Amino acid sequence: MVQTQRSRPAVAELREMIDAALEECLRLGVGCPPALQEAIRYSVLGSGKRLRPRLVLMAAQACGGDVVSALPVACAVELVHAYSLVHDDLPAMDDDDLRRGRPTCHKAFGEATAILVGDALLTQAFGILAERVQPPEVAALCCGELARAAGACGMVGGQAADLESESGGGDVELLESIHRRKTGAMLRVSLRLGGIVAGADAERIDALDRYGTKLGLAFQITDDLLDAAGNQDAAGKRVGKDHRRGKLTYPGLLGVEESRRRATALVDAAIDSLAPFGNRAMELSALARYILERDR
Ligand code: GRG
Repeated sequence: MVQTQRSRPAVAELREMIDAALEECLRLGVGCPPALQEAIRYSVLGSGKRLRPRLVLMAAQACGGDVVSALPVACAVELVHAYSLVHDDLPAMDDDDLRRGRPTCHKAFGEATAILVGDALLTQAFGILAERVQPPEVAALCCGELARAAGACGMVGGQAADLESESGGGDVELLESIHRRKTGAMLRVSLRLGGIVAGADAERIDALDRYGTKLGLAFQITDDLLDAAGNQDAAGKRVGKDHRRGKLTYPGLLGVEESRRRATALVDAAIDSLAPFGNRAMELSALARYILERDR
């Protein structure tokens, strides 16, 4: 892992630290067949925004923690996220051929390999937490938090509810319930984990949780708006798919203007939740603003 003596690296530096740490985590042992190793690295390294690992590190910074000690946790959440994208792109799920501006894992390496890539990434994430987070009680806490967020009542449950909703009907309440689990749970847990490894008290973890919940919904609304606006080159993935598949979306239910208004209100409320951290949370505050302005 990259080491730094400075306690508060700049945002660009955080990205470099995350990429270097991921690269190191993905040098797998001799038992891993080279073709699987290549597909795993292809699916993780490259042009992802690294939003979730950045949230881990920024939450740790906001709580006065050390960014280097939070790097294993940042890697673990990004590996779970990468697994979810690989599996989501499979023909049995969203059936996508483009991700991060290049062929999806199953298009490049075949379906069986893509399933195994997801399995390996999910397993590796918990291995990293168990082996690299100190002390062991904090590692166990992190494993429990990530399992809840990624599992059947979190991201996997949200994905299942989303697939069920394709059969038709639904309102904003159902849409929010899907996205709180499918997308929101992983964003929220990234913030909680950053606070936990930094040794934050319950009050601060609650504040991060409130920020993460609002940010997660704002992120999903902007994702729907980007899909509806349809700039495939910027997005690096197929766009307009939600509408074609008749999926529940914010612009579909509320219209573009009201969706934008809601996303802005959620980002403002997310930033208000950061009050207990003062200037230490300025990176989290800027990141929330970026969610509104992003084009991918
Ligand atoms: C297959 C168990 C399982 C879950 C899949 C996250 C997810 C659940 C599916 C992704 C589908 C999707 C496009 C959701 C919308 C929001 C989202 C998670 C977008 C992708 O995340 P970004 O924009 O991606 O952070 P990058 O590539 O930047 O890492």
